[in-house]
Amino acid sequence: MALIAADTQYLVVGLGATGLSCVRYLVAKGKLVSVIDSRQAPPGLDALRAEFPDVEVTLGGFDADVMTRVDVLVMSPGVPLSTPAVQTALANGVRLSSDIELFCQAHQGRTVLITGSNAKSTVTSWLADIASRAGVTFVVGGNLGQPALTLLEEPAELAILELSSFQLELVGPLRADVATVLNVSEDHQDRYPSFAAYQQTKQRIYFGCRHAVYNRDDVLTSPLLPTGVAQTTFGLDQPDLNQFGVLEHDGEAWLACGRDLWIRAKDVALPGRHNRSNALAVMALAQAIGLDRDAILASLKAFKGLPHRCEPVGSIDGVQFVNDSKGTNVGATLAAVEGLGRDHPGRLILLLGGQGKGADFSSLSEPVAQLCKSSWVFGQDQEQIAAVLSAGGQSSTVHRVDTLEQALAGAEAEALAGDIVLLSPACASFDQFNDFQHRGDVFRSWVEARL
Ligand code: UMA
Ligand code: ADP
Repeated sequence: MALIAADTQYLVVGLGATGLSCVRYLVAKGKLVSVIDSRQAPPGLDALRAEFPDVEVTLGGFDADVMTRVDVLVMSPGVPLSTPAVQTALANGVRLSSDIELFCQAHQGRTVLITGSNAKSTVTSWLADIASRAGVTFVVGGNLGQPALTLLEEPAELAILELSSFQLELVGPLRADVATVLNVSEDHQDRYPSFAAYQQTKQRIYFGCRHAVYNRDDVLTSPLLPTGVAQTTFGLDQPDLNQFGVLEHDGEAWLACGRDLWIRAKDVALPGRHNRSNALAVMALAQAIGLDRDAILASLKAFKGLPHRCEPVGSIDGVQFVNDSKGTNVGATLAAVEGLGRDHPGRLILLLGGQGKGADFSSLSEPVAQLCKSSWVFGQDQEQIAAVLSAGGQSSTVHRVDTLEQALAGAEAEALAGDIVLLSPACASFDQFNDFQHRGDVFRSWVEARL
């Protein structure tokens, strides 16, 4: 690690939750800190002025001169590296850092780092559930919601961090005890020049790690690491020795490590094929970080998952309504459609749409045609999405409406007992909602009002 001079000047770039946590951390360490944000009134401004009246703040734009005058830019995840003023500063020798890098340098205990296009929050929370059952002192956060540096306030044997690709853009070797990329599918293509650039950003989680866990069903998760680094895989096929997978035994599917049968697949509380993969990932991570097997098994049987991820919210006249509002990209919606649809072919009515983030929706066309009775497309990019879904000449009907409420009303009128109405938008929500939680809450309230 490079030595940091006492008079090093830090500029915190962005004043959201992360930026404010960085100011608090750096000021407490006695560092010289200033702040810049492109907005006139960023969310953390009042708190900053109240707590740190002497910290200089530049608002309303990213000024290359301000960025070039300091030694280190501490970047918030919402600010892309490609920002011209950041590039100018870099060209002038200014260094980059981030809350994640500062956290990994400071945390004294073990660290598990988790990324992927989908399932990050589910796997992160599931691992935290195991740690709690195992009696280990732990902290959990990162992209999940709690900025990493705030986690240093409580000493813990174990830190479990969910990391987004945005957070990984900004880091050198993180030296995790255990790191994983769960899966890689297209997302955030409005931020990256190519899919390859996005995938390579995810790979940065493995830099310097002691143990890599990856998904052998998804070659893009496989790390390029020097020999000597421990590696464990998980996947839905039969596992090799010491790897995690699915074994058939006496006509039943078991989740297993090598030949060692751990738990019947049907005893895992979270339903769906995609959650079987998530369970195997959690088993591999928990074992790699040394958590007790009994705690792992207890959690597999009990963990109910998070709201807005394939969450059943009620049944009306035998029609089930499932809220997967967190399905904000094509990969997530594919997993939900296949995870639920394989057991109920032709019974799914899919509600999707919103801001497509520049994604290619064509991989949805065939599974939707095979597994869905119909789809109701709403929101900003409805025209593009409906065109892609219709192009396959599929048997299932594609309807276009403006709002989620109209989609729900159309689906309700069409549904018969035994059908499932699934909200899994494959899009960001910001055209019509505050965020994915708001969208899921609107869906849930609509259903609850009819129960
Ligand atoms: N922004 C500006 N100007 C600035 C700084 C930020 O316009 O100068 C905008 C960004 O473009 C963005 C918003 O402000 O739209 C928030 O950016 P931020 O970096 O200040 O965000 P924080 O409040 O610090 O929250 C971040 C993560 N947000 C993002 O990566 C956009 C949160 O993930 C995370 O929970 C939090 O740090 C704690 O680690 C949220 C998210 O949407 C849930 N993540 C994306 C995802 O999951 O797909 C990556
Ligand atoms: P993230 O934090 O990566 O967004 P979440 O756990 O919040 O992940 O789940 C996001 C979406 O991904 C949900 O719609 C969920 O149904 C879907 N999903 C869950 N597991 C998987 C998986 N293994 N592969 C693809 N999608 C998944």
